[in-house]
Amino acid sequence: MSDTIAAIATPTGEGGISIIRFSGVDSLSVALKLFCTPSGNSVEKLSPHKAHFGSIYDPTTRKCVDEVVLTWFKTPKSYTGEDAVEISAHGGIFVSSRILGLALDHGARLAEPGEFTRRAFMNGRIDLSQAEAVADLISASSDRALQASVMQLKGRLSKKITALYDRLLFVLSQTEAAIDFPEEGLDFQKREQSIIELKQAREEISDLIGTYKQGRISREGASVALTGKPNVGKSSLLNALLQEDRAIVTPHPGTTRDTLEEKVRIKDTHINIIDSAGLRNHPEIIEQEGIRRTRSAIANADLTLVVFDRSLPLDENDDLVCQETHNKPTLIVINKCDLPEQWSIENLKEKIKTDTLIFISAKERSGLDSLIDSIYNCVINVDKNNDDVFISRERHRLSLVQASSSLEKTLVSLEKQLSEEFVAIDLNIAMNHLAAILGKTIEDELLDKIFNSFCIGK
Ligand SMILES: Nc1nc2c(ncn2[C@@H]2O[C@H](COP(=O)(O)OP(=O)(O)O)[C@@H](O)[C@H]2O)c(=O)[nH]1
Ligand SMILES: [Mg+2]
Repeated sequence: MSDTIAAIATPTGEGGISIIRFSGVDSLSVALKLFCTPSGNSVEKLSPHKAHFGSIYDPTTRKCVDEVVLTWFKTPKSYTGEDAVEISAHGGIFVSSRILGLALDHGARLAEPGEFTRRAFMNGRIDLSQAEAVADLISASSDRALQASVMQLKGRLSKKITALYDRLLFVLSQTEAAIDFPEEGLDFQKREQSIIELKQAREEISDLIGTYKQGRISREGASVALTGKPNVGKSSLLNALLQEDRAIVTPHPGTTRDTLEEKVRIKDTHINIIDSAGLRNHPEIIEQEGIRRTRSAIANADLTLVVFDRSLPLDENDDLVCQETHNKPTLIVINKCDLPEQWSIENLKEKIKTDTLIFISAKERSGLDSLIDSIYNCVINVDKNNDDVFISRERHRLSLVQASSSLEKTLVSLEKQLSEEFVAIDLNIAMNHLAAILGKTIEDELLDKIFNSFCIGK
């Protein structure tokens, strides 16, 4: 039986309400040492799943600490599946800490980050992919991210993975029957049927793996790198997109040394936009490191905005920028269109293959709407419905890739008429990888890693 944990579940700060949350077998008895209804505090008078008005007293001094509302969630109908209590107190930092302190003095232990959700998982209230969705929901910063996490929390991914698992289980049961009755073996028809089943499963797994990029972009936002030679207006463009003066802008080339990453919300998604030193030939020593970081930002980005300055002649540094971005997903941005133009578009088209050029003035903040539309269309697959089941975590992608490779081996064994034992071994491995997504077969170390990323009180 697990001990009773307590934590403040609302963010630290002053607000309307603070919630102090308990979970574990002694939740109610700990709370009742502190709580008193206007008509006395006997347990029988408190019904579960109802809000009760009362006061919190310090049992030692008998002094009232706050007027609160207490809700008792009786096992198994609680977030964690255990007996749980939530005390809604006035939202002051000191008062909520006082109530938590009293709970800790009277039998509760301070919860670890994510421990409430970990208990919900351990008690079978939710599977691991749903627990991860809780963390995603809390950190969602766009409609797309929110939608993605809600779907996962509601079990859309779990259902899909369970269906795949059951499909493999069916084939495994036939294979094991053949192992148990070797004289019969897997007859031709059953082998053929197993091959069809497994090929379909492999197809579905591969489709699911294919949803990862869009899923990741929904959850984390796409990463968009800014590049161009120094002084073309990259930092000015970042500031224009953020609508604030975040990056330092000066007329001196080489002002930006380090990379700078900021979140910008566009439509129903957000992007992580990375400003950097940019690229140029013959940099001095500090700039060399900045350029190395620019290259790595371009390599990892979902999209690179390649910026050119319309007000100065194109030069060898622009050539370098074109060379280094030519096989990457890019959008070409022509900046400083408020100034007289110094080169014709044909000059640029000789250097870079593109039909879409976006003309802006970062200084005057013009042309940004069409830039934003273009960025959105490049990073979001508008044809893909956000309602479809998709994966958004690398952990899920890896498990599916491993499941798929074991399935491949199973198919080879079946097709080569190898013994049923070989089929069963690889099929089992494939099933374990699928089960890991739901947290059925997973090591404690990995669970620690997942739940440690939660906040305390969740
Ligand atoms: N006229 C004009 N000047 C700009 C524009 N964008 C940037 N600048 C100026 O160009 C210089 C370099 O800008 P900055 O953003 O630091 O360029 P970066 O080196 O590419 O980051 C600064 O003096 C900016 O004020 C623009 O659209 N129009
Ligand atoms: Mg800059």
